[in-house]
Amino acid sequence: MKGTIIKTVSNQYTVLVGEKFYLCEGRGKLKHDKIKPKVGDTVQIDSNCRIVEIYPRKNELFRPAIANVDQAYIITSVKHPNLDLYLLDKMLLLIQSHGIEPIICFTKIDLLSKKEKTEIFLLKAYYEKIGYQVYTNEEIEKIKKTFQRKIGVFTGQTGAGKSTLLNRIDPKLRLVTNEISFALNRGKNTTTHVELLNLCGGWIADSPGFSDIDLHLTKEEIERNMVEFHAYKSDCQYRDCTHSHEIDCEVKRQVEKGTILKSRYEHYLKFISR
Ligand SMILES: Nc1nc2c(ncn2[C@@H]2O[C@H](COP(=O)(O)OP(=O)(O)OP(=O)(O)O)[C@@H](O)[C@H]2O)c(=O)[nH]1
Ligand SMILES: [Mg+2]
Ligand SMILES: [Zn+2]
Repeated sequence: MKGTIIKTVSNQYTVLVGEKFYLCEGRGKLKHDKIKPKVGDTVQIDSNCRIVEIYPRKNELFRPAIANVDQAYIITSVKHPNLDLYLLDKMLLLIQSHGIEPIICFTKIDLLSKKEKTEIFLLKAYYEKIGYQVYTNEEIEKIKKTFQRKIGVFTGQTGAGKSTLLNRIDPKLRLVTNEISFALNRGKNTTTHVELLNLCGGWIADSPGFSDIDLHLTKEEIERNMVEFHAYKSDCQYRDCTHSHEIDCEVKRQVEKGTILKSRYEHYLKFISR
């Protein structure tokens, strides 16, 4: 039978075949194969509920471990944990480079002062201007609409509010969220597994948070994924301009003019110099 893995907990996989769920073991026949099944995988299972084949993946992420998703929601808290634009920009690059559409969601807007809120809305407008979908946790209805007919994953820092936001979208979910470890500021993971949930006409996965993530991209890939550079780089003096040490660089001019957000440019320099 052919189905989709919707949940993994250690070595047990929940596979959805039509409308039935099967609790399956890892791989029988192909046990020694190096590929580990992931949530989102299309798999073949045998009559003993063993996964015997994993079909080729359209795309995959490593953290969280998930395959075949259309979009990844970068859940970014504006406070507790504090807004981390470096991590946000890094995740945008990573997700895009895997051929997945990133969607930004700012959470904990309620913890901001009026002035801080204005700053967040300016940032939101910038990311929108360069082509991203950006929502705040106050825009539940808009977020719901993005789920339709899509497979997605909520990802982001530990304690950013991924599970809380999913619970707000559908209170019936009752996902565990952590008050205690958060109050003690321990940065402990509350969500410990990846699971696809059938929500608002789509499938959305909650996933465990992290504090940081590796950017395993080449300098060229990093440059190519800085979407707002595209409009200007043909005006750089050198065709292979890296927009760093070069003198006659249009991207740098746009940073000075304020058309390109300074923090984005600074993060770019950090990414390519690692
Ligand atoms: N004030 C405020 N608190 C929030 C909001 N969203 C989440 N929180 C709190 O932040 C803490 C962490 O929320 P979770 O939803 O467990 O965070 P998570 O991203 O799922 O964390 P992990 O599963 O560990 O990765 C909890 O104490 C929530 O109550 C929000 O919009 N406003
Ligand atoms: Mg969680
Ligand atoms: Zn340049």
